[in-house]
Amino acid sequence: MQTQTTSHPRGRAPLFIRSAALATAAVLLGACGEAGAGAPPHPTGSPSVPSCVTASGDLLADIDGDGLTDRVSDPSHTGDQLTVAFGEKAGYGTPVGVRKLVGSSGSDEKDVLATVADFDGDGWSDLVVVATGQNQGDDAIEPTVDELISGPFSASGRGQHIRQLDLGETRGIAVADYDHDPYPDLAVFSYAGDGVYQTEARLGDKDTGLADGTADTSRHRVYADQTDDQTPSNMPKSGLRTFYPQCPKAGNQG
Ligand SMILES: [Ca+2]
Ligand SMILES: [Ca+2]
Repeated sequence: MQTQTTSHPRGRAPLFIRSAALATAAVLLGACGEAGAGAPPHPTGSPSVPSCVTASGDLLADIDGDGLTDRVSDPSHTGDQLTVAFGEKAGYGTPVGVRKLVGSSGSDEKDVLATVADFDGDGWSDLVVVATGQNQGDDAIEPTVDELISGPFSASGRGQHIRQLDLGETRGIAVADYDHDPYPDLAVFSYAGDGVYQTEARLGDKDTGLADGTADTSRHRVYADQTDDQTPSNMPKSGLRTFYPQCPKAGNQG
C-alpha cells in the first residue's frame, strides 16, 4: 500500500512514455500497413474488366489488377470454404484457399476465414482474413489475424493497405447488407464469452473500408442475433448479390 502511494507521482512518467511508445508503434503499424512485397501495384484507375455475380453466387472480378477476370467462391457462406481462382490467358489457375490467403502467421489456426467484397466502394474488391485458435472456455480469445486488406490483392493475400479489425473470437464471416447503403457490410459470428455466440455487423465505409466496432461509434455496430449455438448456422445468405450486378448468362464465365 505504501509503495502505491509513493509511486503515484512517478507513475505519470512511465504512463507518458508508454503513450509515446504506443503512438510510435501506431505510426510504425500504419507504415507496415501499406502495400508490401508481393502486393499488386497500386492501381491508377478502376478495374478494366467489370465485376459481377454469377447465378451460383460467385464473384467475377479482377482481384489482383492484372486485367484478367478472377473467380471468388464461398459455398459455405461463412468464410471457411472461400477460394479465389485467378484468371490466366486461358481459363483459371488452381483455386487458392483461405489458408494461403491469410498468410503464414494464421494458416495453422483452428478457424481460418476469408471473404471478398468492395467494402470501400473504390471499384476494387477487398479481402477480409481472420484466423482464430481453439476456444478456451468461458472467456473469448483474440484472433491471431483479423484484417481488412484493400484490393487489388495477390494470391498470398497481399494488398494495398492493411486495417486491423478487432473482431473478437470469430467463427464465421459473411458479406451482408445491414444499412442499405452502397457499401457491403461484414456479418461477424463470434464468441462473446460465457457460452454466448453473437452475430454482429461491421458496416462498409468509403474512408476506412469497415467502420470501427468500438462503443463510441456504436451506430456502426448492429447486434443481429445472440445464440448458444456454436455453429454459424444463421449467417446472412444474401452475400454479394446486393452490391454487384448479375453476370450476363451468355459466355463461358457463368
Ligand atoms: Ca486478375
Ligand atoms: Ca475496395
